[in-house]
Amino acid sequence: MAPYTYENPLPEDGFLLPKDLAKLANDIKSMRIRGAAEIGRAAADGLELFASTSKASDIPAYINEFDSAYDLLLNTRPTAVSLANALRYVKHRTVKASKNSLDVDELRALTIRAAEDFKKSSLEAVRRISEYGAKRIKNGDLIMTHCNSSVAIAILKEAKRQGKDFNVYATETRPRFQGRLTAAELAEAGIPVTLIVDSAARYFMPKVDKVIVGSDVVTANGAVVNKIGTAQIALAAKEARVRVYVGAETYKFSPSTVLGELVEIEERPVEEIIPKKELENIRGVKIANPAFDVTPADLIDAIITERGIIPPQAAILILMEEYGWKIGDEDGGRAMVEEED
Ligand code: RUB
Repeated sequence: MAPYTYENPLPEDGFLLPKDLAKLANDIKSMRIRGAAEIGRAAADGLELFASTSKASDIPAYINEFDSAYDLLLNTRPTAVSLANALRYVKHRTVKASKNSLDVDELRALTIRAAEDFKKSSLEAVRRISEYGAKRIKNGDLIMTHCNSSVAIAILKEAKRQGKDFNVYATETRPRFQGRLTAAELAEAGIPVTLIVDSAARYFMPKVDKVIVGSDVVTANGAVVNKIGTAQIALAAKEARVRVYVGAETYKFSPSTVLGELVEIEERPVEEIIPKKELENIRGVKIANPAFDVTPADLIDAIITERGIIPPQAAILILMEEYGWKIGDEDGGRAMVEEED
């Protein structure tokens, strides 16, 4: 199934669903489906698929099965905030409705609607971000991007659509080379792009006008968690006085960080770095493979959200507005209470 993007949105009669929940979960786990926005929408797909195939005959049985599907999906990439927030969005609405006097078929339909609403609003958020972000790109710009962010790519494509003339450096993004996907997609869109190794980022930075990346998580203090290597690029950008823009939908903002929770960084299998066979030739060597790193707010010039462009320090305001947190809440605000429903 082709990924939903804001350019490849929904058929009129709703989303095309994958056929099998276990396969979908496995596709997220194995990173066949990847990128924060896409895994958020895939998680919503999973709950929609569950609801449309569930045979539960009453509400307690339905909620019970719902929880199993929820846990299965949550554990595919347990540190991904977009995935968790997508699941919470659907769960909150389902559990709240289950307390009203609906029958189980109405509840199934409600789960499906909630999942579709999440996917639609996620695509609409990317569309808006692309418009806000494209305004920052000028003719003649040289832009560096890292990894394969659908949001960063949407900004670049929108700028191209508006007739702007600019060039892009795309880092290859070891160990999984997501940068190759980015380079191919930009080239296909007619945007001149040069693929570089990750370690060449600082070498090229003095020529660059802007860095534009996506985000997996935005924390309450405006730090951004994104593909490993983003923080190094931001550091090189700061040294060269190059502006760093991050495209992030508000469902990537993490409510639990308001109260000082740290974002857990996913550690990926060592075979992503060295194939098992070659590992045998270098016995005694440990390998570390963190998937993401944290770029602090002071290395970021602005975060482009669907609600507008904000300085990273204003991330807390987004969390207060989106999730109802206020000073004195001891539990992280409405969002944290709701997720316990
Ligand atoms: C992908 C990555 C992307 C963000 C944002 O990591 O770090 O920059 O997820 O992507 P991985 P998007 O390949 O490990 O999933 O803008 O599409 O949400």
